[in-house]
Amino acid sequence: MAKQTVLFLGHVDHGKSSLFGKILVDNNKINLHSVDKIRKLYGNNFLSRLIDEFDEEREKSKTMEWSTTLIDNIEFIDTPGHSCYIRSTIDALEHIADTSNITIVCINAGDFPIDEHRQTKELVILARSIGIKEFIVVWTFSVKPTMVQRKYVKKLLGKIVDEYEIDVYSKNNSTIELFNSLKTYITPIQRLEGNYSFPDVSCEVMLMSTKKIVVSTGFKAIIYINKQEYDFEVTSSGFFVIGNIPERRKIKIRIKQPPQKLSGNLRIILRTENLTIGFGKIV
Ligand SMILES: Nc1nc2c(ncn2[C@@H]2O[C@H](COP(=O)(O)OP(=O)(O)O)[C@@H](O)[C@H]2O)c(=O)[nH]1
Ligand SMILES: [Mg+2]
Repeated sequence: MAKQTVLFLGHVDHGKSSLFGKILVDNNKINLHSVDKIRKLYGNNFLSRLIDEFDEEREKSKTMEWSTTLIDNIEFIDTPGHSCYIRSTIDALEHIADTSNITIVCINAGDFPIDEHRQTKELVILARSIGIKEFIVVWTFSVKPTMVQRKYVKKLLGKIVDEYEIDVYSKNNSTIELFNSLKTYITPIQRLEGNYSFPDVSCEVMLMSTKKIVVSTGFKAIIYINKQEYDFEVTSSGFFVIGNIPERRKIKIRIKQPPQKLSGNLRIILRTENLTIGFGKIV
């Protein structure tokens, strides 16, 4: 059976590590002695410290490295939300590629203006670029989301399989229900259709788009070669953002069922489903 994974994603301080800690405590997956020790040291804000184990993380109350814990055969992964540590979040996403997975997006509605300055959007785009299709939304801190926020999040995530409102510090707010339902929600998800057993192709492209798009290894889109359309996947490592400002880049891609002749200097156009993101040539 494919490995099952639950990954926590979201803007810094939106409660990912605390929710993870709460799931451990509610389900008796952590010994009470350790819980008491941490509670004594950190007082009320102790839950996230059960997960953030490094001294610097505990001192700053900030996740810096992704971490993983196996509970009842489900691998739970906590990730940093801070933009400084995005490399670690990408590592975690790459780690779960090819598993059957579900992602929990934690959102504190009280700290969620509809603008570009929250990491939530970028992190979700990254998750989707590696093939995650199903999300559970947890509205944290007991702040009720507005209709506008719900709509925005629905649009961002695409498929939401469930939604919860949780305050991890409220006594009558248990995460057992969430934990149990995770077991039923996780279903094997076919990440890549078909077989990408074709060689990598190098391209020189000018990238730009009217919307910001985050590209990393595994990013999938469409390539036009000689008026024909093919699916491709980025295979060069690293991660970058395509935006309004044009940028010349060399990237490596793998084309699904490419045309027979892929000689140099073939002109290409790169597109997502509804957005042109670049043009250039195969070299
Ligand atoms: N009142 C309240 N505080 C919370 C809740 N979730 C997290 N916090 C606090 O918010 C801060 C950031 O939480 P943390 O779990 O580290 O967020 P992360 O950066 O998303 O992992 C910590 O001080 C937590 O104690 C919640 O549901 N209710
Ligand atoms: Mg954290």
